[in-house]
Amino acid sequence: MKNKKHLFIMTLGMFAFSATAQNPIVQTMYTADPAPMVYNGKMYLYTSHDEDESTWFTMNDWKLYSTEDMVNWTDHGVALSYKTFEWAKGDAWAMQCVERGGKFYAYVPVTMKKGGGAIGVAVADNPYGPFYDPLGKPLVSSGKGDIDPTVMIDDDGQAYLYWGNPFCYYVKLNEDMISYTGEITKVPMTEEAFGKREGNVPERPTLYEEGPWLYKHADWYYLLWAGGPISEHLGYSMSKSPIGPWKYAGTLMPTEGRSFTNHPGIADYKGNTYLFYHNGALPGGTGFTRSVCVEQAEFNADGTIKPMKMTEGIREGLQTLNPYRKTEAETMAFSEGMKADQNEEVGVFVNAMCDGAYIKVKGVDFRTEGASKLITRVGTTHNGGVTMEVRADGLQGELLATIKIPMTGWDDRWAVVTTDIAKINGVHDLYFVCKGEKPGRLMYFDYWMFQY
Ligand code: FUB
Repeated sequence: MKNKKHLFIMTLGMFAFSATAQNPIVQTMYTADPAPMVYNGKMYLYTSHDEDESTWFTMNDWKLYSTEDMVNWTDHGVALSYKTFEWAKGDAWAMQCVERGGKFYAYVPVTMKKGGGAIGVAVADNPYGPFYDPLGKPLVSSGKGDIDPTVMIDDDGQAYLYWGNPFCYYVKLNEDMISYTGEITKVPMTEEAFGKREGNVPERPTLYEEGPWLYKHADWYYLLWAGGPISEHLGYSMSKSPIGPWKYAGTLMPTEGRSFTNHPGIADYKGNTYLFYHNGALPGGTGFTRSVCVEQAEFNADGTIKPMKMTEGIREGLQTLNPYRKTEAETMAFSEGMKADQNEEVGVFVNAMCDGAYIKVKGVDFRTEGASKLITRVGTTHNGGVTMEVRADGLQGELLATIKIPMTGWDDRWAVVTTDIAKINGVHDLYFVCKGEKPGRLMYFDYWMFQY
């Protein structure tokens, strides 16, 4: 029997969320340190990954998600891991990936085999990877808190790398994005730049703690950061230049949400601006089992960003989803009782971990013609007694079909099942609800597609 212990964690405390919850945006595993990247009309989101049951920052790889509507997110699996770097031994913490000239550059903090933190850079030909290490050694290894890299390419082509905890540093990257010229510069840690911290903490003289995120919007540069003391809040600073001087602009998001860290990432997409952050909102969530979330951000006329609270997330999708194209089961607006996994046979798929586990997909447009058939790729290890209900607009909504899940053996063997469904047209939220009184993993689900 393969070791699937990690699949069984998040089934406790199920159905803790309201029917309108969209945050956290990943419910199928613990994710942290969101790093958005907009490319070719799509919002990509790299995250770090807290291993189940972590009691420290036990983090081995970075995950990739994407969306085109800001409500349904697709899990693309592991994009890269600390093992991408031959010289690293672990601690795959907060990363950021940027595109330049059709190449994708992932800047990551890791712990070196010889000890100490360092920032590496890995390159890929597309956002999904595979990523390789072009240097075979760290890009930055200053011995001064080399974590939490953030990179921005300015309009004139100059790229800047910022990072650091407890102090903040930057360096100008060369056009090749894998080397730099000039000295590493420490950002002046002044009250004007990062606000005043109460008490006398010599190594942390300002509110700045870690997690810088460099961002440009209109004619302002923004440095977002996680602020102390812990539990962290999000603060930010503004400047008319990418290298400062920075001026403290206030609290962006106050402390809340069951995690003693937070980490900002911000991006403009389809005319809106989105702030990503993390908390401990999932069942079992703590400061070491975190979850990424998103809010829409708004600016004041003077360029400052309106402070935000953690909410249930973005309710309205930017576009509808076409059900007549193959959609991965790991594309979802929300789920409970589901765990993501990946293998060589089908790539990423989801496991239903208990009776009632479900996936919600938002804004599915069946058009006027309507659908009458559904194709799913599914499987279970149980010999009968497992079904998947397909419902419209709610867990108790109109029942479109009940699919009997065939026993396939294991998740390297799958069945494609075609089912007649109650005719449906128009735009609906779709629910795939897994049913069965069985111990452990109920079933696994790879993709779905409707037909007229
Ligand atoms: O995820 C590990 C560390 O926690 C990150 O590097 C920090 O930004 C904080 O989120």
